[in-house]
Order: sequence, then C-alpha cells, then structure tokens
Amino acid sequence: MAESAGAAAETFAPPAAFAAAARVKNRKEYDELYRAAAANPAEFWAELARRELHWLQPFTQAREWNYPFVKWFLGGKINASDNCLDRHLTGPRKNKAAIIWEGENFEQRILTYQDLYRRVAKFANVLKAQGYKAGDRAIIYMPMVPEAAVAMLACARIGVIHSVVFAGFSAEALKTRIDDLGATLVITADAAQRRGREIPLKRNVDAALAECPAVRKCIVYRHKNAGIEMKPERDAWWEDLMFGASEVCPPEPLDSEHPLYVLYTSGTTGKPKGVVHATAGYLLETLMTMQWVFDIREDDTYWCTADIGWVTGHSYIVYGPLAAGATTLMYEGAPDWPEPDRFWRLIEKYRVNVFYTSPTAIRSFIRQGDKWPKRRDLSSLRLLGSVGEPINPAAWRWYNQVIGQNRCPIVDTWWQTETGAIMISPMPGAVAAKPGSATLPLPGIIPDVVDLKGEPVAAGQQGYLIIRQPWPAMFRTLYNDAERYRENYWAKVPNVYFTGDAARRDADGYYWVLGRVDDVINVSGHRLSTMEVESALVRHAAVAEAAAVGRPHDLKGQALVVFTVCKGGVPKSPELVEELRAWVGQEIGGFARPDEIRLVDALPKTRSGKIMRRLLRELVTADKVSGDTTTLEDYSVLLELAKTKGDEE
Ligand code: 7RM
Repeated sequence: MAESAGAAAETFAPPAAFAAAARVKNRKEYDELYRAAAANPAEFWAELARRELHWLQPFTQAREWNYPFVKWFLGGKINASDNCLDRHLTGPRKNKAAIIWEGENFEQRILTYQDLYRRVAKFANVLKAQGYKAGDRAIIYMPMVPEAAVAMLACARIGVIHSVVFAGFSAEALKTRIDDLGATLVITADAAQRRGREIPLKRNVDAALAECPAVRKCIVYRHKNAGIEMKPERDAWWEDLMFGASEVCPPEPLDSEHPLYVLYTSGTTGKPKGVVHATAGYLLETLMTMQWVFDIREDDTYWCTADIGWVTGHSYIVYGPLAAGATTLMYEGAPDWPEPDRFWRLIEKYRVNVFYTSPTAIRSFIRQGDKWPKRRDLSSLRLLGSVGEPINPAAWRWYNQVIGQNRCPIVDTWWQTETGAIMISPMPGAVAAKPGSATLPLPGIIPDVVDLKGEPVAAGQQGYLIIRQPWPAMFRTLYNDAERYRENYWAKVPNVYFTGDAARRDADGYYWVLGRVDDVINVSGHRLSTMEVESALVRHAAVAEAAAVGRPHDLKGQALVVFTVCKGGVPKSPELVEELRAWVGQEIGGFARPDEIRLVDALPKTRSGKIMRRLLRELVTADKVSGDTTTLEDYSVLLELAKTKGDEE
C-alpha cells in the first residue's frame, strides 16, 4: 500500500448517476457541511439531534466537555428502542421489513417493523417480570438471529445495559466479561450454526455460570433443538416466558447519557476493556452515518456482514439501520457455505443494494476466483463498503470491478469500537475515492496526524492519528476504570483523543490509516491483544513465558505468531505446539488460535526486562533483524530465535 499512499494515487470520482441522486451531491456541498460543523461542533450536533431523533423530553444543553469526560444533550430524555421502532409505526414503514434473516440452511424469516416492535415490547415485559430494571447489566451471548436484536432493543427499552459477547468467545472469556460487568442476567440460545456444525452456546454458558453466582437468570432461545441441560430456577426458555406476555410496554424515558451498552474490546493489557456507550449521542451518529456514508434510501435492502458481537454489528446491523427505518439483512452462517458464492447468492436473492463487508472477506473472495460472483446477478448493488482494517488497493480494485461492476462507489470506513460510529469515510456522492485511503473526515469530526507532543506532522509523513474534539458517539469511559480510560486514550498525546493508529495525510488532505501502533493486532478484522494471548498461554502448565506478535498475512491482514518459552524439563514437540494452539482457542475463542507457535529457549529483552516485541516482529516479517539492538540484553538469544521456525499451518 505504501507505494501508492499519496496525493498521486489514482482517484475514482463518484459516478455521476449516483452523485445526482445522493443527499450530498458534490465536493463543494461536502466542504460547506464540513466547514459549518467545524466552526461550532456542539451547535452543529445539537441541531441534528433536535431534527433527527425522537425525544421524550427535549435537551437543554448541547455538550459539557470536562476533559476527558464528555456529556451530550444534557437534560434530555430519550429511548433507543423508541427511536428504532415506535417512531416508524405511524407511517408507511409499519409493515416494511425491518429485519430479513436467512439461516445457513436457507431458512428465511422476515420481521416487519410492527413485528419487531411487538417482540421487543413483549421481551421487555419479560425482563421486567423477572425483576430487571434500568441500570442492571445483561450479557447477550447469541447466534446471528433476529432474537439477538430483540434482546438488545428490549434491554434498551427499559434501560438495562446490554453487553453482547461474540458467540465465538469461550466460556472462560464469557465468564471474565460477566464478572467485570457484574451482570445478573444472561440471554443465550441452545446453539449456533456455522459450516453445517452446531456450536453449543448454552454449554459454554453453563461452564461460565458455574462460577458466576450473581447471575440470577439465564434465558435460552431455542434455535436448534440442541439437547441441553436447563438448571431449575436459574434457566428458562425464551418461548415460555414470552407466552402471554403483554405487547404493551412504553419506552422508559432515559437520560441522554444513560449507558446503552458496554462492549468489551482488546486493549494493550491482558484484561479486555469495557467500552461504554451512551444512548443519545451514539444513536444520533449511527443514524447520521447511515445517511452520510450509506446514503440510505427508503427502498434499500441493506446488508452488513459483520457479526452482532462486534461493534460493527451493533452500529450497522441494529441501531443505525433501524433508527434510519431501513431494511437490514442478517445472515447466520459462513460466506462459503455450501459454496463460495453464498454472499453473491444472497445479494441476488434479496436484491441487496448496499453491501458492507471487510477487506479480509474480500481477499478470500479474490482467492476463490471470479467465477463465483460472475454466476450471480449483482445488478441490484449501488454502494459498497469496507471496514475493519486497511484495504489494500488491489483488493479495492477487485471489489470495484468484479462486485461493483465499476458502477458502485466504495466507502472505506475508518472507525473503532470506541468511536461508536464511522469517523473517516468518503461521502459517496461527493468525495472521490483513492484505493487504500479512508479519504476525509465526516462533518463534526476533527482528526489530525501528529507526533507524540501533539505537533502536526507534514503532509505525507507518518504520525499518530488523533481526534481533536469530542463527538456524540464517543465512548464515555471504560467500565469501572476511568483511570485506564484517561491513560489509554487521553494522555499519550496531550489534550486529544489517541486512536492507537498510525496514519499519513497526503497533500489533498486524504487520510491513509496504516495500522496499530500499540500491542493490538488485527487478525481478519478482529482486534486481539498480544497481552491477552500471552496471559492465556502462561496459564498453561507447560509455559513459562510467551510473546505474541503479528506477521503480515495475505488473507487475514495479520497472522498471530507466539514465541513461547516452556518450563524447565518440558520437551519441545509438535504435539505440544498443537496443544498450546488449542489451549488459546479454548481460553479466548477459536478466532484467537495462533497461526504459529515457536517454542524457544529465551525471549529477547531489554536491560529493564521488557520483551522486545519489535525485534520479534522483524524476525517474523523479514526473517532477520536489522533495527536497533543496542538495548538487547543477550544478543545470542536473537541468533537462536532466528533459527527456530515453527510449523506453518
Ligand atoms: C469498526 C472496527 C478498530 C481498528 C482501528 C484500525 C482498524 C478499522 C479501518 C481500519 C484502516 C479502515 N472497530 N480499522 N477500519 N484501518 N482502514 N477502514 O473495526 O475496534 O474492532 O477495530 O481497526 O486499526 O483502530 S474495532
């Protein structure tokens, strides 16, 4: 990417037909909108909040910025579920499809806005009947089924703070999150499905709950008829509780700042961070970005392929699309099941207009060959999106040609779990794309590329990506850890939000996000903390020390390589390598299983005892070390490491 990352890169102007129909139609309109917002961000957002959201009580103050803590739309009362459902019921959207669901075995369900509303109201009454109320915390550990959205919206309706845990996480990871959050409720299903196999969710919940006495209730949605055990008193079937529940449940008027959800994400230590999002600001920006970035239309079928367990699923399968009154497609299953054309088949079948996926997925489609998309009718598509990691220009071009048929703009959207909504992305009718660049910031977002002192670096130079002003969908804090919030995000560079990403801004002002600068690695668009993997490994009886690093990978962006030192007397063997890989899978989740484990005698360390990950990174990337090794304690360690090549997958 580096060779094309600049003003000289090829540009793709918005297709004229697209621009003519778009909300923001040309660069001049974007520039004016951006300038107006930057002149007074608080007032800009306040005006949108008044116009775009349904308030149960109007707010009296736009913003309170008490560095590094922000509040938006103070004095207002609002409800996210009311904004996603009730307000669509009085007009022509009432019988419009809210969620179209397809299962891996081609099962289909369509829930209209009225259907979804009734289910949410009923389930909210179920939660109330179980004694849950505003401020309580619920874990949602569900497959990709509409009931996951029902559970989220029902929590939101009565102010219960939800935390969705990706169904690929292990029992151990689930337990850590339940504990940290002090959750008293778990909502789950018997099983999920992937590649023809059933994944036993309830069994993981049982294992986690054996050590979580604070959880009083576990509600189980029957999805697969998997034979599971139900613990009397604690466990109840979703359908039993729903039977006869009232469909009337007025939305609770909640403070603008009431936490909507907590989502755990990997940080630079072994302990995941609970990212806290507040109701009104989050809702406003997920909604605005549906308009600005996806230019969402009343008759669109919109599909975001993320899992509901990641922030992209929260913002762009559930809250954003439903707040916009859109039709959102949800698919439970693998992209290559039963054949590698499943995504294209779904687009053909449902006449999908807007398609939002990840570079990793795109690269795997490229590898499978053009014949798969070519045998499907993709003419309904009008806009394509990408998220999760930098998209390499070659993948961008393929996406443009083979999927978009040179007709659809591509929005490369940069954002994070912490930012809540898309921050840097072209407005598709207004801003020309450059493959590999997320292009320009959205209105009200004021980023910069700076050095550690906060001084802007020159155009074309690499620096730290920061944001200068708080924005409404910004996370408010880390759950129970305001200090870590301050240190991680607001102290690395004085007075600004530190994203953890390196970036370059070219002479046209375009942003090129280069990747993480911390110990977070991005495997297939999933954030993994090197420390989290290392702590999982040292919990294994055979392991003394471990150091995890990322190595560039054609498909996944980065692959996970772990240098592992075993305890004295433990013999190195391929069986041990396999056992350790499986162990990490079990401790964190299958997606965190290292691609490679190298059993070594020692790790390179500084004199103060810090593991020199930079050297390990070079070693796995270039197979040799050229950088500065002057602080290395024992150079011979490095020579030994260079000889140890692990077994490739
Ligand atoms: C939405 C999401 C956030 C990290 C972020 C970046 C990387 C995401 C892009 C990107 C380059 C993009 N949330 N990232 N999108 N890098 N271009 N369009 O992914 O919290 O899971 O990850 O992902 O490093 O900091 S996340």
